[in-house]
Amino acid sequence: MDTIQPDKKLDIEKILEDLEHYRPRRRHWTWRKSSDTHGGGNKEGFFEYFETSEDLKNSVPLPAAHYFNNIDPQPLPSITTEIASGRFEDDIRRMRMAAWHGADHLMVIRTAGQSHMEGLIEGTPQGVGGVPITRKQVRAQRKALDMIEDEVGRPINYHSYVSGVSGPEIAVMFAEEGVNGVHQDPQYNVLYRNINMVRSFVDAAEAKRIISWAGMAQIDGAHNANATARQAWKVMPELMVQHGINSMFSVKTGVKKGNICLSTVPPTAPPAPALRMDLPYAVALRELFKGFRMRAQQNTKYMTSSTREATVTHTLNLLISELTSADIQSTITPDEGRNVPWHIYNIEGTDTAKQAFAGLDGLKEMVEIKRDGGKLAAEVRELKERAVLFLEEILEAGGYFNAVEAGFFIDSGKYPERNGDGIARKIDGGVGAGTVYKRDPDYMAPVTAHFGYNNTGPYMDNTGLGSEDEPSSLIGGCTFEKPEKIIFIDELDEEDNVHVRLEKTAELRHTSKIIPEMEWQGDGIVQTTMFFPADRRTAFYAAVEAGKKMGLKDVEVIHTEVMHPSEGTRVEIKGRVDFSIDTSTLDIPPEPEILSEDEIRTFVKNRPVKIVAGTVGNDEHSVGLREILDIKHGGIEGFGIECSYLGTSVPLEKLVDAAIELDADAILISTIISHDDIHYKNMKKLNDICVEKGVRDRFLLVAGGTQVTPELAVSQGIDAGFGRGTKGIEVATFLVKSLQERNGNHDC
Ligand code: Z97
Repeated sequence: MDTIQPDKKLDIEKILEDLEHYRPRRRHWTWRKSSDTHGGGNKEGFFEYFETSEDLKNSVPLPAAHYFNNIDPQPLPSITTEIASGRFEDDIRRMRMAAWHGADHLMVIRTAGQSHMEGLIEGTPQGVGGVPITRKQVRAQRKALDMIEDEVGRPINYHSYVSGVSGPEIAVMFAEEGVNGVHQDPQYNVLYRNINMVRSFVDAAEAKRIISWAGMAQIDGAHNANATARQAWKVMPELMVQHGINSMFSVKTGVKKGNICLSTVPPTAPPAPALRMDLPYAVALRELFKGFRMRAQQNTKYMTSSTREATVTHTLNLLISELTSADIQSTITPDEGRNVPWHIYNIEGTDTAKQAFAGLDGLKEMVEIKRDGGKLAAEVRELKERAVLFLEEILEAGGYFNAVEAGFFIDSGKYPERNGDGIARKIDGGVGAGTVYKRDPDYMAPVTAHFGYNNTGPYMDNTGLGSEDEPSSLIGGCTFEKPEKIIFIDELDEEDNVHVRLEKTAELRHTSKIIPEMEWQGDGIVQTTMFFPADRRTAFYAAVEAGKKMGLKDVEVIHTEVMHPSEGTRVEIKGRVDFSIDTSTLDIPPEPEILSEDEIRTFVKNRPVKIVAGTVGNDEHSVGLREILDIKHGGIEGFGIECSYLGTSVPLEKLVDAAIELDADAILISTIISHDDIHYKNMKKLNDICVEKGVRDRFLLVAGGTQVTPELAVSQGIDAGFGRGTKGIEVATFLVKSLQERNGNHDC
């Protein structure tokens, strides 16, 4: 297999080649390992961490890491990103980006409606809100992830959903294809997909048996109650009951406790006093479910289209995860409130988790949850009591199925309060009702990890869970042991498949053309932020019009936020462009080499550097120059360079005389005014004066200003020009490098 190279794009076409023979490396889930192997902390650059996992071989650190030797501390919990573009070939690129930022749990969302499909589907059709899960898509993604995990140097857990009327078939396919984690919870089918409850629980027994055999991690569906309930914080007792039902069912089918993950969501969001309500819930949950794992998902119920607000909600959720030691940290994309998640927001969610965990590292060593006495303790106890009472009432009602019929679940009251608005389902109703049959006495299925009575004599142990020596040995192994028995179906639909889609975008992969994209290759989507001095509604329509005038197609407002009811509104729009950029025609100057702060300081210490500076002509704009000089914002005096600032509107002669008198190394002039090219004329004049006075060789002549183009500046006879956005370190680099060169020349 060709390995991927960090500086090259993934070759999607190549990944699709010879898929028929691709075999996954493993099946099981992999937890992260602590890098603090002897309990004394883990050193990364200047800092010490106590809750980090092993570093990545290749990664993209957080933006500010460049101040700290580009360290990229990885948190202990697995980090999830949910991927849902609808085209699996584009998802693969997204997965690679996410893995480099620190996600090791890549969760592929299924297309809307797959729960109601009666069996496996094949090929690579496009989906809505996710991808239709098929063997080919799964295999191609697993193959890509096997390469990506080599690249980042960490196992990547691949995940999707085992639900709906074809749950067991999907579980088998996942075990065959090396999927490492799944959602499996029969209550999800019953409550949200109206699938018959008897069928769902029988299917779940089979699916869980396979999950257990394959060592996958299993996530339950309780978070859906949180997202569906009218007031999410009121369902806390019920959430614990749902966790209990699925977790114990899983244990009974043989799944290891350490692979059973409770899907927990801090139930409320600011401006509610979120931590005061959510922390007792998190504590109660962890205490009731000791030994199980916690998959902390972030609150999406109260999400709006403000990505800022979503990010703060998540960060507060992350504080709870840190305080209560989540095992898997899910990150939703902060744009979920307005888009099918975009590439960049998968990365933002992942980075938010990475940043928050690094920032919170070691918190539990310093603060303690006040467990005895006080408000938190009382609330923890009360929540547990409510949950236990709920369970008791289920028993009194005659069991789970009766309780569902009576509408116990997703009621908007906080138990034991009930509002009578729960989701009620009939025991003999729903999709797939009446499809469960008792096995015949001579029923036999010689397959591995099959649940229940299988009539395979010596191969069945007395728990009904199968035995070490699986019945499939009767046929020399089933597809789990003999993958060559898997029938790989490539494509069934001539139009709706990956090859047709890739054909349409081939030019964007094989030539120098690129198009901006957010969801899919070549979609042309761009986003623009604007402010209008108008009320919300006016600003909304003004923004659509502005988008059209900018040449965008399909303009949509994706966010408005009032700055003041009449003074103004912030509006974000998205739209499509219908051009491409040919990168071969771009004039991209070579990246300037910037010296490190330490290199500059060391040079200046050994060879003091002096400059004189001022704004010239009739220019009173001193702010830009001062930013280049002053220590406060990273100016050159911070590196030890001695600066003599002569003020504003300084005559050029005066600057040159001062430089002679002070025996300076350089003269820095600055002009913003560019009327009649006065800025370039001044540069030429500065050079001329130095030549006339016979001192041109003694000084480096540097000019800066918002309207300065470096090449034009140099053409006026000076040594360097710096335009808008220049930083002190760039000017200091120029000075030091030039002086180094001069020294070099002297030496020889
Ligand atoms: C998540 N953020 O936690 P369908 N089974 C369970 C589920 O929760 C789901 C499905 C199956 C969410 C995103 C919401 N959950 C997805 C327990 C979906 C999916 O094919 O959409 O019916 O099943 O993952």
